[in-house]
Amino acid sequence: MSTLFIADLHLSTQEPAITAGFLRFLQREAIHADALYILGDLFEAWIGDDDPAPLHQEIATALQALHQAGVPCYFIHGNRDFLLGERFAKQSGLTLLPEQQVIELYGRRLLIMHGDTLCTDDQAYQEFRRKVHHTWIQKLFLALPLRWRLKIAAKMRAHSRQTNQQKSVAIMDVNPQAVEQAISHNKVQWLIHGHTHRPAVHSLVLGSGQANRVVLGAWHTEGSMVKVTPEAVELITSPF
Ligand code: LP5
Ligand code: MN
Repeated sequence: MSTLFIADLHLSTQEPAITAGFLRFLQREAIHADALYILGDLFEAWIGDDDPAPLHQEIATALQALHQAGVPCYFIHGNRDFLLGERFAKQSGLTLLPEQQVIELYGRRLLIMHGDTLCTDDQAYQEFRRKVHHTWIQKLFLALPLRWRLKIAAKMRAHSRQTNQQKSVAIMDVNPQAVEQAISHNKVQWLIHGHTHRPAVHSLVLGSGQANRVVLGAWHTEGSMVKVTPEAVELITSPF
């Protein structure tokens, strides 16, 4: 019995090794799991479900095969793929979850999320996030021709890369109070998230008691997953 969590694969046509690693992970690991949770940034950038990129079809087919094999697969949006919608979800057999979700697994209560909402010290990002999460801004963006959307996404990525170089490491990490608030508000002992690309298991002593924050790693040169079983919660890396 096991449930798997992954995040931050940043799949793109430019990184075929990561795609191959993910496809192998689905066939060799996820297929034996009770469920798979993808905690955001599965894709490098998502500009609409109508994007005909062959990579998207390939991933949809692989996820649908997992679904057909009886492994439920859940998806929480990341800051790169927050526009991934019902059309792609249906095609892939994915169940879309809200930005935070509490789940009960083998007697443990866990809170799962992408992790960007915990980075409250990064005010420029939080302001940007508020804007791009407005329904009307998203509708407007999605109504633009595909090639315009591609250009805007590329500009945003370039801008993000540039501003990230000027931000301190601390600003781009989670805020401890935001973590404590999320854990105590949801009455959980486990928080699993990605986004910061700083894989670790943090043991926390909070006002409400002991808790653990498990941070998934990004998929650059190897895979990263959290495996929850009745016995343990493990952060595991595996070669592609
Ligand atoms: O993604 P990453 O790891 O580089 O950095 C993130 C934060 N950046 C982002 C931006 C994304 O990378 C852009 C993705 C585009 C995807 C699809 C396009 C859909 C558009 C939909 C419109 C409705 O999330 C970064 C954080 C970092 O994580 C760590 O937490 O710091 O935050 C930023 O870079 C935000 C900037 O600090 C502020 C941005 C100001 C606005 C920029 C607009 C420029 C675009 C102009 C286009 C016309
Ligand atoms: Mn992210």
